[in-house]
Amino acid sequence: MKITDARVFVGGPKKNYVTLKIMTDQGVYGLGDATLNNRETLPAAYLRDYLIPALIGMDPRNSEDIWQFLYRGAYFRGGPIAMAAYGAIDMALWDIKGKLANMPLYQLFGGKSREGAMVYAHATGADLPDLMDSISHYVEQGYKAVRVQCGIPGMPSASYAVPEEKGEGKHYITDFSGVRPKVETWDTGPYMRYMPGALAEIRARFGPELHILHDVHHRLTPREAAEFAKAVEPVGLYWLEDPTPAEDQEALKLIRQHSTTPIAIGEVFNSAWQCNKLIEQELIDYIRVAVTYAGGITPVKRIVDLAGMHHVKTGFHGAPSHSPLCMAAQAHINAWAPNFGIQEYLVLGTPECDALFPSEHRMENGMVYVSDAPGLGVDFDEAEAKKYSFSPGSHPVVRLTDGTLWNY
Ligand code: GCO
Ligand code: MG
Repeated sequence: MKITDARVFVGGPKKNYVTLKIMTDQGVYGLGDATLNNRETLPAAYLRDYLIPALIGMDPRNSEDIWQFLYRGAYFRGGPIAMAAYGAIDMALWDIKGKLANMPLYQLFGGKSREGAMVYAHATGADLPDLMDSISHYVEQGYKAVRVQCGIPGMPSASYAVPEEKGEGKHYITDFSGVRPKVETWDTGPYMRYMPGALAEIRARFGPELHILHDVHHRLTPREAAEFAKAVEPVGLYWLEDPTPAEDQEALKLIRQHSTTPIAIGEVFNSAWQCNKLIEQELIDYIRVAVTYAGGITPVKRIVDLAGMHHVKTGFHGAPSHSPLCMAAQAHINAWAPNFGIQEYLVLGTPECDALFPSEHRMENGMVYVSDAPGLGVDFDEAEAKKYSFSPGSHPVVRLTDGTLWNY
């Protein structure tokens, strides 16, 4: 069996999805996602100019050998652009494997460990009452877990993932238009003084059952993160996400020494080598990698298994930038993984997105139910794809009140 051709498409409804389609001499094709948020044309170019020409003629069933060929063969290993491109190829090869076996991928991993996989939504508010409304909106829809972000009194501009105006909360989508980043201002003092009390009020209002998650989005220093994690302990958060950047991984020990608040990290990781220390030293409770960014199903399954040996559960990244193909790959791992925790899941632009990526994966009452179709269980409508083209965007940048550049 041979790979005969592969094509890359960039575009989607309000997103620049990078979709890879790998064709074979047996008529079976595979689909994969290489969407690197706000840098989409780069993995697309890597695929078109370097990787696809090398894939032609290879046996698509040898997904492990092809992964090693891509990763080791590059000489310069890893990096977000390359790993997203490898991720798309690996996903497409697993899709082909599933279609050849006539089985959904979760069966190839070891079958189902659960029927539905719990997901969390994003509740946001310009202020606390606005956030409370946004949380109620999701609770009424049956969500069991909600990530909560709200405006901070005294903060010079809206902080991470918070709408500027009241009432926009539940519809909040970051506007990433143009390559010149918007500038946000961050002030740690007001955040540290306000947010623990706000989280306590949310707990009091919604009771003990709701899983409450909060994303610090890398804004604190390790010492501040330890203080914050300790302060919010009585709230009983499901997790505290990215409390501090995880480049200096030793520094995370400080959080552990001071608090038992569960910690979730990994959405910006693109290699198992960024995960292994945090997992082996049990410095985190949830590993946040995404199948696209971390190089595909092949390496992510290894990360999940290592995590399982150290009481670390999965909490895969599922921001709106991940295409339904990445979300499907994660849905199959989530159905199988004995150490599944939760899945971030945002339903955005659904009718257009469903037309572009038809599938039978479904979400009901805050749970995702994986499709039983062979492979990833998602198709790609090339005629629909013609409606979309690439439009460049950028993440905001963050400055402190004195102008110092800080972590977005
Ligand atoms: C999350 C993330 C995202 C990121 C985005 C960047 O927890 O979902 O923090 O919102 O900001 O994925 O590309
Ligand atoms: Mg996050």
